[in-house]
Amino acid sequence: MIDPGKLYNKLTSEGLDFFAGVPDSLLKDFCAYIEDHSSNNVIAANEGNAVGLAAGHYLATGRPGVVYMQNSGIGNAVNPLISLVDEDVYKIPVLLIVGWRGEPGLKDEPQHVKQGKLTLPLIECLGIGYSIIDESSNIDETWIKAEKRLKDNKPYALIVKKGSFVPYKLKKIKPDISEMNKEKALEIVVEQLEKESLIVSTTGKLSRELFELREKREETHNRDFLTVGSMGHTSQIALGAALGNPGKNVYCFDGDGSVLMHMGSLPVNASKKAANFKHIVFNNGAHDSVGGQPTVAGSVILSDIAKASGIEKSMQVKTENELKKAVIRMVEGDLDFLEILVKKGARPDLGRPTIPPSEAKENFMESM
Ligand SMILES: Cc1ncc(C[n+]2csc(CCOP(=O)(O)OP(=O)(O)O)c2C)c(N)n1
Repeated sequence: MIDPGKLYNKLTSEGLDFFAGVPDSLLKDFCAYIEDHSSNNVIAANEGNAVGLAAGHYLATGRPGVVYMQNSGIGNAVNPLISLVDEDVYKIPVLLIVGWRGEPGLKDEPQHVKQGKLTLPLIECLGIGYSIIDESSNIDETWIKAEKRLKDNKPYALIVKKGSFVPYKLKKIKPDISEMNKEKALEIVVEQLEKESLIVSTTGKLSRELFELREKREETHNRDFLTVGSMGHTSQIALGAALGNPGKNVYCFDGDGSVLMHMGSLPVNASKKAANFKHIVFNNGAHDSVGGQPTVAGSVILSDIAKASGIEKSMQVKTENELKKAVIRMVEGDLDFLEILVKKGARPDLGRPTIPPSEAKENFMESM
C-alpha cells in the first residue's frame, strides 16, 4: 500500500506544495495527511473552485497545484478544466488526484456506479493523461509520467483505486462546535414535524441516519427523498418540489459542506418566497461522511448568511431545548431557515438505505 506521507513528500520535493480540493472517502488518508502537514491546503467549497485555486497558485508561483477530489466531483471541475487550464486556453498544469468510487467490478452504492464506469472515459475525453494508482503503484515511476505532462503545461490525473493508501488518521481535529449529538438532533426534528410533511435530505451520513431513524420509529420511508449523490443540490431539489406542490410542506435537511458547495442557492431560495419550503442545516463544521476534514462553516454563522441572503426568519440553535422550540416555530410557519450546531461523529454500525433509488422516487412522488 502507498504511504500517504511518501506521496506527499514526493510531491512537495518536486515543488508541488499547494493543495486544494474537496475530501473523499477513498482519499481520506491522503487528505488527512495533507491537512496535518501542509500549511498550503485549501479545502474548497467545490471541486471547480479547487481547480481555480490551483490555477491561481500557478499564476503566482509558476508551480502546478495539486487538486484532490472524489470522482463525483469531476462534474463540478469540468468547466474550469476545459475553459481555464486546458491547452486550448491558458495551458495551466495541474495534478488531479481522483478517488475512484464505483470502479467497475467492485460493489458500491448506486450513486457511484455510473460515475465509476465513466471515470476513465471522462478523463480521456477531457484529453487529460492519467495513471491508475493501486496499492502496488510505484510513486517515483508514476511521477516521471506526470512530470512530463505537467512540464508541457498540461493537467495530469492520478486515478486512485479503493484501498491504495496505508491508513492515516487525522490528528488536527478541530474541536466540536456543539455538544449535541447529530442523530439525537435529527430525532428531535423528525418528532416535531407534521406527519404528512416531505423531507429532502442531503448526501452522506445524514440521509443514512434518517433512513435508520424511520426504521427505528417503524415509520414509512415514502415521504423522504434521500439525495444519495448530487452533493450540494439538495435545497434546489426541495425548492423545486415545494414550488411544484404548494400544498405540501417540504423540509430540506442539509449539511454544512453541502450548503457551502453551491451556496448561491440561498439567495435564490429567498427570492422564491415559497412558504412551504423550509431549510434545516445540520452543521458539524466538517465533511464528516468522508473523514471529518473541517469546513469553513465551523467559523461562520450560516443562519446569518441565510438572513443576509434574504431569508429573514433564520436562526441558529445548539441545545436540545432551543432546537425543540425552533422546530415548533418552523412548523407554525414562523421560521424558514434553521441552523443546528451538532457534534461530529456517527455510529460505526450506521446502515445504508435498502430501497433502490428509482423505487424510493416512485414512493416519494406518490406521497407528494
Ligand atoms: C460533488 C461531490 N464531491 C464530493 C463528494 C464526497 N462527499 C460525500 S458526502 C461529503 C461530505 C458532506 O459534508 P456535509 O454536507 O458537511 O455533511 P456531513 O458529512 O458532515 O454529515 C463529501 C465531500 C460527493 N459526494 N460529491
